[in-house]
Amino acid sequence: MSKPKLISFNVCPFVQRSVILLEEKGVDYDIDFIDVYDPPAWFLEISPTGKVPVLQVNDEVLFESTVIGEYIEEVYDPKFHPADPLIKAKNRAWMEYTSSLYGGTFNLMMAKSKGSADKFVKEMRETQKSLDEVKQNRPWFNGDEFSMADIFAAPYFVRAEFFKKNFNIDLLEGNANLQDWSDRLLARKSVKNSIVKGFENIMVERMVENKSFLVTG
Ligand SMILES: N[C@@H](CCC(=O)N[C@@H](CS)C(=O)NCC(=O)O)C(=O)O
Repeated sequence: MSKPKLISFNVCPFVQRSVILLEEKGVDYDIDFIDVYDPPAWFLEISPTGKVPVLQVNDEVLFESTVIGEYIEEVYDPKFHPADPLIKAKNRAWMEYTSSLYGGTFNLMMAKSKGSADKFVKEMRETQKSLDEVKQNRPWFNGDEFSMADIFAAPYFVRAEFFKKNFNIDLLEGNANLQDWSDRLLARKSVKNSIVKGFENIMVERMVENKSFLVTG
């Protein structure tokens, strides 16, 4: 089997899920960065959705971060999913659930007014509530064992930290369980390695280009 190649966009949370998983498993992989909002022709030829992540394996092309994650999980050790099929299915449901939070972080980045920024913060806090109720105050999503569900949520906490540090918006305010989860995730080498160089500047530049309320005031 040849080295898998991940097609990435530098600040995409969905790609970041794949990167963290590859890093956790110590997989030897290549990564190619594109501007997904001005994609090269070769990318549009191989990608059915025009979205990243895409994983190229031999002559095959995989898309959708959840599917890419499941493939990596099946093929490479160590395994991160819980073995019990019911718990595993429950984890997959919550992995899907965290996807909606990424839409929220993007909306907040690009919000054009205080009113809409406040609305997106409120919506994310609502979404977080159910996640918090399931995760509870245990070290990881499934208790003591680090798993895929933790990996798939990690990019959200990277973005929550970005808003807190740069714009004084604390999405996790008053939520000790989620803050603890965030601290554990952000301290992990795989998560640190998944954050591209200059991440915060790139995010802010995108916000400036889009005349985001958070940067224009
Ligand atoms: N459901 C997809 C979402 C991927 C996604 O939305 N990626 C964004 C970048 S973060 C993208 O490629 N956007 C380009 C577009 O929508 O044209 C997944 O989980 O992989």
